[in-house]
Amino acid sequence: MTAGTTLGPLAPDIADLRRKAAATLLRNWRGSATVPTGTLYPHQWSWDSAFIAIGLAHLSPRRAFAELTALHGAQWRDGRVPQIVFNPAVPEDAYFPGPAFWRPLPRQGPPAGVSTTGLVQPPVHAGAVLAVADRHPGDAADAAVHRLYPRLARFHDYLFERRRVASGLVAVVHPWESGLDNSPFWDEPLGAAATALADDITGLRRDLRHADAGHRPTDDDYARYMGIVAAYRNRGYADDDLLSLPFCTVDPLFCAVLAWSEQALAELARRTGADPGRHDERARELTHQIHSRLFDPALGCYVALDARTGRHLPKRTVSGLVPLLLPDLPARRREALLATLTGPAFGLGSPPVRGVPSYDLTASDADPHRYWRGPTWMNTNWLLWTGLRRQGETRHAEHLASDMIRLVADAGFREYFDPVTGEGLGADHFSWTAALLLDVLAHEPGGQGWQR
Ligand code: 9WN
Repeated sequence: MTAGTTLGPLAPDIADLRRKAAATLLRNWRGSATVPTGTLYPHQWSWDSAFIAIGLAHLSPRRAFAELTALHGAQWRDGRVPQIVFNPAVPEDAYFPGPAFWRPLPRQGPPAGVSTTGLVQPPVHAGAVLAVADRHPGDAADAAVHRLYPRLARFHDYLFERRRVASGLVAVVHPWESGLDNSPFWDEPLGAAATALADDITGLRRDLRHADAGHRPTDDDYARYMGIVAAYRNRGYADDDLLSLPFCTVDPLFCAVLAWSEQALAELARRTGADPGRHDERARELTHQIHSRLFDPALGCYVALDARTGRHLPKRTVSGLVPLLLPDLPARRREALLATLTGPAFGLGSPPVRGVPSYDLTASDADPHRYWRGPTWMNTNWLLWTGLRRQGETRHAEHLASDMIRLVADAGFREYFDPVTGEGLGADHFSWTAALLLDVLAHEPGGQGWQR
């Protein structure tokens, strides 16, 4: 079976792809949750689990809800849903920085005996819960929504109450929180931050045992990551006076995903009989702030903001296209974003470019192999694909879906891909690549027949 006309005459074997995607998710299941990939990331990651649940919905809704329930079992008393939930069965030194680095966890931290980091990641979760529930309406979904809604709402309360910066936007306090760790957005604020552990950083890093150093952040990046996170840990992960932290930025992807998920939360509230009003209001207000404070007309996309200096960070990164997810996008704004997406910077629909790269292809410092500084990633492509469909841009959405399917068909379930050659990069057997491919396949004309 093929995936329909958009894939052309040499269409991949969709049945085989779907089987392999399912096998990847099965391989990475650890009893109560899924690891992003067994070697490089042997614990549970927050936004990975949300994407994974979206894919698991096509295999087992029970497991999809279990994934998100497990994650929220580690929710902090202050509401934050941690970036990483450490698996106690995995040795301390399997991942750096491991559980010991993050201690002591404060009183407002996770339930007793649960080990986590003190950071968050983009809040894709409410959107994911709604997607899973909509795919499998019924008593089990209703029960899961009732169980998860209060948790999701507390996480959003934390973000809106504790991470708001003066402008009303919501800030991240570490590049890891953005999910796009070494994005060119962070070069300036990261460059201003102090380094830590610079002497022995290579020896401490575990990622280099599993991935090519040329595909990962540099040692200098890591030394600064450690400096920033140590400062946050040393003040007990307190969010008072955010601007006194060494890193405090506003990221368009993080904020757009939050606004999108806040809308989903309003719908989940309706389904549980709770008042959706505050969610609708917060989604509207944040959407307004993103549109009015983060768009750069000269670049034709949204940009990040350094909350400490008040300076915009004027780069074209994939994060700046993700506000396509938002409703009420004025027509001229949508046209500007589409022009950027399909123009030379991101090349959607212009072979040989495949998918949407993480960074402007025409930038002098773009690197097609290095992590979030050029390669194409499935999760950001899924967010754009979802946004394009929401905007009614069916043709662009179909083209993007075909690219995503082809990348995986040609290179396997890799963590990321060279945006021009399609070469597979980073880790193999990568969970969100498998999960989001399943979702794309289920929506494509040729994929529909597959949903048996
Ligand atoms: C730090 C797990 C995570 C993703 C992130 C991605 C990468 C971790 C790392 O892997 O980050 O969180 O060690 O490099 O940048 O988006 O959630 O897949």
